Order: sequence, then C-alpha cells, then structure tokens
Amino acid sequence: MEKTLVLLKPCTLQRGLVGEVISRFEKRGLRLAGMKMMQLTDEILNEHYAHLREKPFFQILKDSMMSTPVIACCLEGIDAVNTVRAMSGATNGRNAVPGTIRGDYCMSNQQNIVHTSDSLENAAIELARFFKPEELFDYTPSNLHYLYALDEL
Ligand code: IDP
Ligand code: MG
Repeated sequence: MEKTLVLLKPCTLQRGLVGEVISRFEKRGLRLAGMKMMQLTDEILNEHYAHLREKPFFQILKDSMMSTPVIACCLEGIDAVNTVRAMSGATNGRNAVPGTIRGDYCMSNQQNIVHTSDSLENAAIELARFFKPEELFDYTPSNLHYLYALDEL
C-alpha cells in the first residue's frame, strides 16, 4: 500500500477545521499511520517548498506556514497518493471543485487548508522529512476486508 503526507496548515487550525478534514480522510477509508503537531521552521520550509523559492509569494507563504504549528499526517491506502491529492483539489481554493477539501473549505490560493504529496516519489521524500521511522505505525484496520476486496489486497 502507498503512504502519503498531509499537512493541515495553520489556516486549518485557526479556523477549527482540523477534525472535519481528518474525518474526511478517515471516512474515505485511509488508514492514519502517523500524526503529530509540529512547529515548522525556515529550514524545513526552504526544503519543502524549494520548487517555489523564486516566487514572489515565497516569504509570505513561509511566514504563514510558521504562524502556528501544523498537523502532519501520514495516510495509507491503495493508490493513496493520487486519491488524497484528488481529495484536496486545485491549489487555488477559488478554482477547486466543490466536494474537494479546498473546494469546500477555502477561498484562497495560499490559505488552502492542506498540503498533500503530489507523487509517490515526493511522498517518500516528504514523509522522511516530517516523520522519524518510529513515528509511523503499522497496524491492521479491523475493517480491512470491507475497505477492499480480496483481490485488491
Ligand atoms: P499544491 O499545494 O497544490 O501542491 P504548490 O504549487 O506545490 O501547490 O504550492 C505550494 C503552496 O504554495 C500552495 O499550496 C499554496 O499554499 C502556495 N501557493 C502556490 N501558488 C501560489 C500563488 O500563486 N499565490 C500564493 N500562494 C501560492
Ligand atoms: Mg505541491
């Protein structure tokens, strides 16, 4: 099964949406393999958002991501990377389709509720960035055979 990273951004904590957002992933059938609150730093954000370092909004983005702690989650499931990414919706909340997390909970291009890994390769890199191996847990969901058919497992 795949593992992917979700960060609940400061806007989500400030707006009291943490439970709602995590609940969506739980209800979809994704397994929570790790979860923690952490204060991000300039150092980790320079790595995490390296692809945006030349953008005019880079510093504003980083300041916003450091304005409160975030909640980092590792979610697991078959095709979890693409499934979770699709659930989060388009980057700009104003363009995100209703029914997606961003499409239901935000109006901003930046204050957009969640970070979700965009590929299997990046998910592995990002999970290693935010979690120590011992902070990720393996356990078998008791409803596993009702989440997936036998020939999917
Ligand atoms: P993603 O979060 O959908 O993967 P990325 O392009 O990786 O989008 O950008 C990372 C984050 O940077 C976005 O989630 C958003 O918070 C912020 N961001 C991206 N593009 C813009 C922009 O044009 N204006 C302001 N913030 C942006
Ligand atoms: Mg991205």
